[in-house]
Amino acid sequence: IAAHQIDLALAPGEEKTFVFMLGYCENPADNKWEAPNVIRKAPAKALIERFDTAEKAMAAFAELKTYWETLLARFAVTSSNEHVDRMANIWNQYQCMVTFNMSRSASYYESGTGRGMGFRDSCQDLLGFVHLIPERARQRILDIAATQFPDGSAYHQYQPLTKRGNMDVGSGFNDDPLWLIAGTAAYLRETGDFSILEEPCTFDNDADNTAPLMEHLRRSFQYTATHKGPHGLPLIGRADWNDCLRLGKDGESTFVALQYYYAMTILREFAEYKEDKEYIEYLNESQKKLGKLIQDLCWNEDRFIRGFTEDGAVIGKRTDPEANMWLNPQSWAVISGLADDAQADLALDMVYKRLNTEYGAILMDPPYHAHAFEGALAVIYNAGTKENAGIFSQSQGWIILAEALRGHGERAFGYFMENAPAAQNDRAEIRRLEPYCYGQFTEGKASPNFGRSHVHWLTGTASTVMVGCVEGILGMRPDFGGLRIAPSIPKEWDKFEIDKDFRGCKLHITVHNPGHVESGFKKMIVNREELGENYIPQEKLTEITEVELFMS
Ligand code: IFM
Repeated sequence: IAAHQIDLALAPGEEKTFVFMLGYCENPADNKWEAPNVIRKAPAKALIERFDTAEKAMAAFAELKTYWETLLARFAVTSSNEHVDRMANIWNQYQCMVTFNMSRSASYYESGTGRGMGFRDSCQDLLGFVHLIPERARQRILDIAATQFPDGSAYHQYQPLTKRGNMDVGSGFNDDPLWLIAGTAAYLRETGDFSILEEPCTFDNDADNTAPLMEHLRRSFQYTATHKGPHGLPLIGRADWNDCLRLGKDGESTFVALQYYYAMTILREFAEYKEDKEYIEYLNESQKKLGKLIQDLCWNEDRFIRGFTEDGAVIGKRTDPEANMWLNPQSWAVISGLADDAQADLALDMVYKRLNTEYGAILMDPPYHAHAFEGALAVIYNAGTKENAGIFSQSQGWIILAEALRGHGERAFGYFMENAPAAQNDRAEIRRLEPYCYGQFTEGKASPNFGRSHVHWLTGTASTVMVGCVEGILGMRPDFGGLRIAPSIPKEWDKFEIDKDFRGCKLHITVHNPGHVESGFKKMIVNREELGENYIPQEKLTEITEVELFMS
């Protein structure tokens, strides 16, 4: 903590300008820098001189402003909702950049240099960032892949400076490897740059063990395929996305199973690109089997369960006295494409009834208190906080996306508004977080501080909500061959517009909603040509592409 004080006297009408700088740089230990007749300047001095007049400082500000305006202009929405526009155009993108750059170190609670960047967290951070500076996302994917173990598993963390995995927290979180597939898919969907799959990356930074990125993805997959539990579902390992869920050595996770199911869809598309028929067949066959297994084992009347402990106990079933309804398996059953229509709607209805609150959907209900199983670490938190039935912004992003994928614009938008920072200003005293920043979690209804938010600027969060809003609600859904536009919006919206840079082209998209529907497609016109569906193949894109989509 530091403070500046300047005493000054001003004559009436007089103005003075001061430039304050806050910075850090190291001067070398030898003090030759200060010796007489030495031309070289000490680094700190050189830095100060860059901004030591008001003119220089203002010019630097102007440059900074132009930098951000140019960057943020890569995606802009004009809707009738100021909160959507403010978050999607400015603050959410900014937070995505911060978390991409800083990862955990941006949080006051978790230190990036101490614990490193998370493998899963950094893969997730890519999802909402990739449109901003795709080249940096590309490099990040390759850096992360280069830390992977030869068997496809991952260090849970790696050091940003050395780009090497560290064992501070160890390895064996079985969701980790699968996030690499999702992160790569996000990059490919945005850029169409399949060359990344051929890029050589080391395993565990060992220069003698290198393989193309595609092989890394196959190994991620293969790791899951060869680490199954007694029911044939993927083992959870130490935990999955939910760090507090310790199901034991043979415990199995529905979340990882759904990630795995989704990974098969992604890898199949990669294999189609490479015309690898054998792998396509293998993936088709595997997905069919896995789908049946998940359906048989994890669907429990009106919800998907959370998993099995190593003793075979079912977690998250209807009859459990606590934690009998979980959020993430329901949203991921939809996102992964596993749930059929009826299941999807039933499970999402249950989420809405059981988990939704005015501040967002809680992670599960009821919180653990008297019936926590042995590995339910969440019980160490007070009811309503963190993984014990808190509201995770990241899970909120997934439920926004899931509702939007089902075409439920009202619900998706409702979930968005419940925790969009910009929309919380009339309850700022309760929320207690910057009005432009997502927190990792908000205290849930079981907490006496219901609505209080924590752990701002943390990883994964901003990116996931960005995806929920842009791909989900606004319906910008790039795939490997082009862009699908499938909005899921509140009925009352008449129209909205999007400016988007996409694969070297500038798209201006106007979505009309004359019939005031939540979702649905009537016609789309691209550069005056009417297309039969709401999909623009890449070859139809021109330098400036004008798109009009009519919902029905
Ligand atoms: O998924 C994790 C994340 O990696 C770190 N913070 C908590 C999340 C949920 O457990």
